[in-house]
Amino acid sequence: MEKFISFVVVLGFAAAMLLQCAAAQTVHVVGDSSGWVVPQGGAATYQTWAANNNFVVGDILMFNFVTEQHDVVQVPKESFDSCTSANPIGETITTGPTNITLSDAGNHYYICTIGQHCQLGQKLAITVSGSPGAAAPSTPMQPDSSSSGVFASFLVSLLSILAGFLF
Ligand SMILES: *[C@@H]1O[C@H](CO)[C@@H](O)[C@H](O)[C@H]1NC(C)=O
Ligand SMILES: [Cu+2]
Repeated sequence: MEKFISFVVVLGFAAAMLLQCAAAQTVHVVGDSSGWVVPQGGAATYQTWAANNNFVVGDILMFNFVTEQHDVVQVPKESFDSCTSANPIGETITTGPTNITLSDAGNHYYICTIGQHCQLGQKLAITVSGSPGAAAPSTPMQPDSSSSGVFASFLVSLLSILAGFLF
């Protein structure tokens, strides 16, 4: 009976670790329920939202907007500050809602290019931190499936060892 209880405890622990692993990729809905709009409170709105979120490589930014009312493009800091779409980083995304995976660490800047939306505060600056599991910033990011696969095989070996030990 005691052995059975230990085994259940180990299983529960393993399940908790797997769940934590699955939850590692956070989806951040930009602006929460307001979405990606011209904010009522001006640029401070998305600054506050960003300050309340912790962005890690591999996380997803979900820009929730209606197609043709807004768009989103990543730009360098200079373009962000002056609200121009000069030197865009990648394509302008015109179909909403859209998910952007944060694939590299550092500062990321996003604006809406429609009308005066950026000037009116529809702009977002975030700082993405490296994944806690990454060996070095220069190491190419491993696909999620492979890292969780390694983790899963680790758990399976751990459980086999324990099962052999207990029974
Ligand atoms: C964005 O990600 C969320 C959460 O994973 C998902 O429910 C939604 O379908 C995705 N949307 C698009 C456009 O891929
Ligand atoms: Cu807009």
